[in-house]
Amino acid sequence: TTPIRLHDYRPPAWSVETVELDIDLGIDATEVSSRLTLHCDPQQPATLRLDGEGLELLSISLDGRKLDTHEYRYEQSVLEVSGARDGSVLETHVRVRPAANTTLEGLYLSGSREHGFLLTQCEAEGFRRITFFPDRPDVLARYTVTLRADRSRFPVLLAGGNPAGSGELADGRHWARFVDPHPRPCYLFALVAGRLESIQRDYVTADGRKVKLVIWSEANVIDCCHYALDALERSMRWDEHTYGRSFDLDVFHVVATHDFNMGAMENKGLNIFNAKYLLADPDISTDDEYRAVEAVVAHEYFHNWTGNRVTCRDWFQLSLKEGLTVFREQQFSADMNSAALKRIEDVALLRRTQFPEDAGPLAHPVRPAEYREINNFYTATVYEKGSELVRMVAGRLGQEGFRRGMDLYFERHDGQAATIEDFLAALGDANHINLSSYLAWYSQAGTPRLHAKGEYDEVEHTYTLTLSQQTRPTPGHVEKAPLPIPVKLSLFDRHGQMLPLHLDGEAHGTEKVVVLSKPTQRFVFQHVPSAPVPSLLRGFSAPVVLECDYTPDELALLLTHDADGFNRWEAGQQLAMLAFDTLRDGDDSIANKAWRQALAALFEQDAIDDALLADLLTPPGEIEFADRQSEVDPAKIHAQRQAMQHRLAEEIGVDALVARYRALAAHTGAPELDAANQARRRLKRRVLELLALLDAEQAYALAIRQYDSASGMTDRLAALSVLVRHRAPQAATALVHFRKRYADNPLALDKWFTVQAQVPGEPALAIIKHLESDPSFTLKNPNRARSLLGAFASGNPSGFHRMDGAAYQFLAERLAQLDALNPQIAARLATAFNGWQRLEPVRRNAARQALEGLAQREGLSPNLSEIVGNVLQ
Ligand code: B3K
Ligand code: ZN
Repeated sequence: TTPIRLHDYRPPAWSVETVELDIDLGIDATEVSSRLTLHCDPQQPATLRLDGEGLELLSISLDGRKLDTHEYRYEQSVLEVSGARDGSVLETHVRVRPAANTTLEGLYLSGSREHGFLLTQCEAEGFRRITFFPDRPDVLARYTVTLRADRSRFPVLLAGGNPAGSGELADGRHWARFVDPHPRPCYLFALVAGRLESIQRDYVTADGRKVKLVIWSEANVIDCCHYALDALERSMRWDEHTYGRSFDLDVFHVVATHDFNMGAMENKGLNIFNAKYLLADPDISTDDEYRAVEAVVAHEYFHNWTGNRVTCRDWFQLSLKEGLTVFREQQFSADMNSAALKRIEDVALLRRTQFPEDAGPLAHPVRPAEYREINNFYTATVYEKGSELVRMVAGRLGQEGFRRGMDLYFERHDGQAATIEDFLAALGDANHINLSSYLAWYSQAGTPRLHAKGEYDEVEHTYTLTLSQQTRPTPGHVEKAPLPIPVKLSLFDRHGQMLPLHLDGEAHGTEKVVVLSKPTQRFVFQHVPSAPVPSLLRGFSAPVVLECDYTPDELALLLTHDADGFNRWEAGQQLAMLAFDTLRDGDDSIANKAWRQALAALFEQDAIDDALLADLLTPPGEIEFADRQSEVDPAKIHAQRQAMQHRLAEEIGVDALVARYRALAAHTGAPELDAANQARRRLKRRVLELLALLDAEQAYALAIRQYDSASGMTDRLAALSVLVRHRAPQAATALVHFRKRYADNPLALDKWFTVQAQVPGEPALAIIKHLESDPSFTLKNPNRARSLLGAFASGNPSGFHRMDGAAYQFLAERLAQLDALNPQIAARLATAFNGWQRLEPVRRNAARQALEGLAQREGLSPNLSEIVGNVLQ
């Protein structure tokens, strides 16, 4: 296939004004009648071409006349119709086969034939699997959708839009109609039909509209939907308050399914969620999962304005809606919970997922220049780095300026398909600032390295900070332009006090943002009484890798004294990196001592929030350590990281760990969700993990007691995970118990698979193979496939990267099987091979062989072959 290029974008020659769909639903066969009123751009007269994938065409007519076979052609997923004019009406009637659809794109069946329900997933290009249409986001139309089905099999019929009638039909059938007054792209189309229960709530928007909020799920889990309903209401209030945006339909439906390719989908008026991100219950959800539910509910809701009301001109602009909506969700979550913890979590996620992507063969700009399979571009770069770019611009404009800019963006582009240029122009125009220099961030892949060097002049009392930037080549792009990098900074004296900043003869308080826009720039601070310690990139003010030759003492000082939780954590992470780099085969180092002594001191003081302390006590992950090495040995990284933590545990001491554990355990009874209780559970887990490195027997005894008496999933899973990862003698019984207790709960069972898939090192592969024979394992369900294979290949480096390459072969085999069922999931799991070029030679060769073998297989999907092809290059 030839790639699609941003450069080749042309407005659509044909667009659609109104769409009337009449859908006759059945599990095996569904018939879709469509009536499109067409508009032809007079500038580009062309034959009418519509997308259609795997449709069985039953009849077609144009302007009321049935077409002869020579008047149209349906080949290679394109329907060509001759004779259409501006204003023509095209009617088609097609059949699709939901139960046979294993791709989970288009119309498909969730659950069993007897009890399951029908639903759709259209983004990015699934609508063409339902009916013929110009399947591109810049074709906005008004939709009327009528659903018909057997009433007893499909009592609930839902589509996006306002309800516009329903009634009985002959033979026990019924119908329901929905009209959406807002023009929208077809990727936001959705329907759901089946036996579902609901909970609901009335909501009145800030502008006085009455909205019914309804959450739907299968009957057995409807009690787990209340938290999501609360989160939805909080999101709606927040968007009104923060951005002045209200909901715009009479009903807002949300549906949970266990069969879903990603987290959730923002279909207009009918959001569909992976159950993992909607259901919440203390017995099945951890604290982290509660926060994830809140975040994803908010994210999808926020799309109603950033994505739906203003959509993307083409899929290259994906980050226009995704980066922006992630950013809005991050702001919301920071407001609802601890802002510092949220920032820590997001930066850690960026480093774990996006930095490796940007540093390897899959690197691409936030706005890619070309793609083959768009579904492969729903990446950490488009989402997470995209959000960081919005954050930089928002920081540049300040809170009020950003709001002004967003207001203008909505005012200008409501009902339109916009571009990233439009977005920056609106933000800039509203503030009389030209933001176009930020465009380079969108078009250039790779993570810039920010090098910082400070020099203190004792005579002049000046501190000169020299900042320089450099971005390494990424595939196909060697030359990199300098980018505007906002560096938020403070200076500390050697007692840990912040110093007032004087730059260019002006006073700036104790914190200031300087923008590095050239390859190198110097900033001279005046009236600096003594040699300072710079705290750079505060709040992670730009998505870059900071290189600064701090001494361990300087980082320890920041770790101890910085009042800002995020920066304190960041200093600890940098110190841990330094410690790791200097830890050589059992030798101790100054950096190591500084790291663990500073942490042990903080541990004793009891002056830090429990959750922050838990995060401080956690060194960067194995993937982050690997990212800094040119020849990666994952087993060695695992061992070194364990050794660091072991020494940290020693420094704190068994008694202190046990005492803290007991104190925390005494305070955590009922699974309350308030911040203090969540924080206690987080720290308790961390303390137990550290203790397990030092005094395994005692830790296992505490863990099994915690497992048995846990009042919620957070504590239960934490205990189980300690036992399983260490392969404690008590692990087997606990696993059997867990398996039995949650036999009917897919979300909990997923965790049972994941916890075992993450046993480090050599034993993991045999465990995985054994688990595949569990009757509940299936490749057909994406959550289940991810919970075992994804958790292993992407979440367990020391287990996956075996010297003998057996796990590479194993994964390649599974990817080929999965690809035949669900190409999107196969392609996603295949990204676990990213970074193989930097493995040490033995593993590198083994990985290459496995990848080449996979690439040579017949009949791979475009999705999987694109990823495998790119990863190999
Ligand atoms: N927009 C969807 C993702 C669609 C993925 C298509 N392969 C969910 C979200 O980002 O909100
Ligand atoms: Zn999104």
